[in-house]
Amino acid sequence: MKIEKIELFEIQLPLVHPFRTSFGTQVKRDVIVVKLQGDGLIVWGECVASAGPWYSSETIGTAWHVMTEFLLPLVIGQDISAPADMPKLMKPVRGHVMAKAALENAVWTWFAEAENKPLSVLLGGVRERVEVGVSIGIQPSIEQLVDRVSGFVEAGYRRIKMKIEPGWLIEPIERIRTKFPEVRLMGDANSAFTLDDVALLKEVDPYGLLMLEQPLSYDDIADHARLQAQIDTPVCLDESIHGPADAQAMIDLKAGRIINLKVGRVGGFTNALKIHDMAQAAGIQMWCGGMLETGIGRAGNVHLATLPNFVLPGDISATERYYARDIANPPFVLNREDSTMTVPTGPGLGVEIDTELIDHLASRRHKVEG
Ligand code: OSB
Ligand code: MG
Repeated sequence: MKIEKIELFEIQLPLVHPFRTSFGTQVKRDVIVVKLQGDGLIVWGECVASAGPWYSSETIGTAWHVMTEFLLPLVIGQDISAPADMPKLMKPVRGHVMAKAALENAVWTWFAEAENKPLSVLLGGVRERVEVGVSIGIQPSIEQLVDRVSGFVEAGYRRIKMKIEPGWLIEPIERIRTKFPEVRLMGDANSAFTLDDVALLKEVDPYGLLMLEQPLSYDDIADHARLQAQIDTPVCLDESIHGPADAQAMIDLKAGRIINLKVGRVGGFTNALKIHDMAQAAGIQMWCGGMLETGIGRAGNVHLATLPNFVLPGDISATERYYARDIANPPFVLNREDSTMTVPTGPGLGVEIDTELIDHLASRRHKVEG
């Protein structure tokens, strides 16, 4: 495939509910959408970088800069024989994994469409439905948290992730655990704790949580190993895993038992597959994380979660929980009976892109041809 044309669009979509984590409150999703053209096909990708450098050091601004100035010149006009050529072409650029993933993933979709296969099949997936859960932000009160969880449990979600931080830990966990004993419950700290909090985090053990996600620093692996050695709750790493080398360090140091795999955070599907296989061989469970994606990224996540070692429910919730109107259709819906999402069966992502809406929402555009 020759990459003939790439267009970037920056758009903003309002969130249905504000999303509060230990690093702040988000009311809208700023997102860069990639349109890639070649050999008579047009495919789309999404960059999962956020507006600010809170979850990761990458932002919409850095991704735009690195893509327009450095990555697009490396890939435009290139003849690609397999998706794994993309990371090789982009190797001169260090870091900027989310910017790279947006481009590489569009190329994966291109190959899937060219072979008339769903992306899941090209990736090596084995499922027609993927188990999903919901990630609930920190609420103004425990009562509001109970209300939110009730709503999602009634909607059919059987795995609930609560965002946690110092001061929003034992009480809310205890309330939810007691009121919804059948729910698979977990906490995500987004790095809000330190090793000084071991005693506090040990207090979580009796509640039998599915896991404690990223309790310590975003770039740490060694302290997570020290923590895991002292608590029973399985530690899951999110922010700390930027690629296969981090996954190897986690395995070697026993820094946790579970990986939250986000394809954007590890630089694209090629690295995601490598980490998948490494984790599987090491007995590390995994699940597919989310970044409040639009329907483009969400579709990619659903396809990725069909791989065999995605044995835990992903942060892939129904579209209506994020956006009143999405840029891809049809919206993803929850299968109530088994808390799953059905994997699209059409070629590529298997969703219809609303190009008019993207055009209408675009606040910034860039185009290269080669
Ligand atoms: O830490 O998993 C996270 C959203 C944005 C950034 C980081 C995280 C999240 C979520 C939401 O938890 C997952 C989703 O529903 O997309
Ligand atoms: Mg997380």
